[in-house]
Amino acid sequence: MVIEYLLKTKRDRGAGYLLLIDPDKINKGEFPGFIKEASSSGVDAFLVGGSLMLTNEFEATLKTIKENTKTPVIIFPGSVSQVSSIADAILFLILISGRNPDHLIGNQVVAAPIIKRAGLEAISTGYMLIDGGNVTSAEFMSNTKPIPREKTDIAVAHALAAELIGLKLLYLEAGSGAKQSVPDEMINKIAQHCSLPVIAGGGICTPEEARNKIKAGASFIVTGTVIEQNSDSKVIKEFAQAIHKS
Ligand code: 1GP
Repeated sequence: MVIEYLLKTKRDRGAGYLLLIDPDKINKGEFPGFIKEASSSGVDAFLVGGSLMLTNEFEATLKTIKENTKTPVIIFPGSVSQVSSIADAILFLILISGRNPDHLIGNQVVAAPIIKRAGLEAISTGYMLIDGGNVTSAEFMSNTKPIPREKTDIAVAHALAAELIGLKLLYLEAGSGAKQSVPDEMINKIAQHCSLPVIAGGGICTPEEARNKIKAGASFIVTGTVIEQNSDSKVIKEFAQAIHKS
């Protein structure tokens, strides 16, 4: 089970590094080599997905990753069309920070039978959008309001609701390309009050920023944009080292 693998990674390495792959943004020729290098540079799992998909590369991307690594591949769906049995698991997202019924139950009802038929492991995840200083694709496409950065109490109450509902993970998301990542103070308060493992993502640009989020209480860090802009394995290694305990 991928969820067991993730929890074991947290136990053994202190925290986990999740690398987000957007199928619209890959360089096909270099991609197989990139996946091999990323796997040997300390990436603990690949997330695959995007708020929008303008190309038809979703399944081909999953296939290429699976052919080039044994590292787990987890779908991070931007829409109900992003379901495939090629992946090892899917984050079954519930956008709990919003009040849009489509993202609270509508899309889940549409996707659930497809996920079951595909035999995919679904990891129920409370997804919380936090204001990152700019309007991101996640905010615009979901038609929901992010939680204000300074409203730590509101964020904690949402995290507690996710725990009581019985979700397995909590994803604190500032949005891809956010100007500011999720505040460390918010991660810290949530980790103090809520027992769910926290994934932090959106706008994380440096290994030091990633490390600070782990110190604040995050269990997993996601980076997308920073590695799309510089896919040097040295940079991936620096992130992995900052995220894993030394
Ligand atoms: C987006 O949290 C991820 O869903 C990653 O964001 O692209 O800003 O790293 P970045």
